[in-house]
Amino acid sequence: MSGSHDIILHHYDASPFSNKVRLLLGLKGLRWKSVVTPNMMPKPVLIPLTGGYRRAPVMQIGADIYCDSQAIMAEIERRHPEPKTDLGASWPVNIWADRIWFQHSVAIIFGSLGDQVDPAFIKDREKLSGRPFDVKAMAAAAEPAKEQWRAQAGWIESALASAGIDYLGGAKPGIGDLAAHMNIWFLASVFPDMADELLQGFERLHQWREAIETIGQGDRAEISGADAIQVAAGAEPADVSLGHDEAGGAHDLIGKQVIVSADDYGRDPIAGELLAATSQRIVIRRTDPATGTVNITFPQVGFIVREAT
Ligand SMILES: N[C@@H](CCC(=O)N[C@@H](CS)C(=O)NCC(=O)O)C(=O)O
Repeated sequence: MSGSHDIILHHYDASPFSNKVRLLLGLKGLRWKSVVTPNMMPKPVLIPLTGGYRRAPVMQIGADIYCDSQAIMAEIERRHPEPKTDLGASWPVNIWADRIWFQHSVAIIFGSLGDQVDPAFIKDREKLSGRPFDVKAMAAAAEPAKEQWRAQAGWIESALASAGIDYLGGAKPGIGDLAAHMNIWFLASVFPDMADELLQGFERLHQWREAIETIGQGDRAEISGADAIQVAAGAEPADVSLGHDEAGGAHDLIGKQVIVSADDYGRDPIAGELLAATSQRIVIRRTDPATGTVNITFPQVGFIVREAT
């Protein structure tokens, strides 16, 4: 039974999207297993599990694989509903922080690092995005990006102030808070003084940030990638029809071979049979010699499904 398996997070410490998920595991007080993945290709443990999805983080529970922090957090919330963290506008905040604000974080960080960025990393990220990873252009864009970055941090301050609340969803921390915090954590992890400077004068945000940074990451224990593969190989994926998906979405493709890919960067095609497509999630099934049959879940927002030709 998949339900009896531990949460395994495939991630790396410096990854901001992974840190967001680690904080949610902390907020829920969960015990979990950690497999540290490389921060660039090749990723020989991850790829057989995901069928080609390479980004971090990925969550594995037995033979059920969850790609993208959005799908991961939704599944953690579904399996562990207490304390409730899907509060208020958590999901739209998550997408804004992942996409718009994050791009400004990237421009500031890599623009400021300039020549210190490892050429192998630059090559890897060019493959990931399909565009030049131009640190010179980023360096030129870093100053204006700082203004935009601070303006978006200001939205957190004003949201807390105008509603008189401690967290974006009200009195308790939720997914929206962890999502928005990701950009502050990312910038502060590389340039702490710059983060402090750009957050100057945001008193409520400072209290909010401090509270989030006391959450911790739950009870983490390291395992090897080989062990994680063995877990998948020895498990059966959860029954989607009994488990976690109602009807909805791309009915005409259910049961067909499809290709799923991200719609932003890291668009590697992932092939499998479409098991479910609801308004929020896409689930495919695929078989790999190393892992056996696994179900892979993606969020609907941010991913495209098309029939395999
Ligand atoms: N939308 C994805 C974005 C994930 C993402 O971009 N992760 C970065 C690391 S923080 C990544 O995978 N970069 C390429 C790599 O590490 O190989 C999510 O929410 O999980």
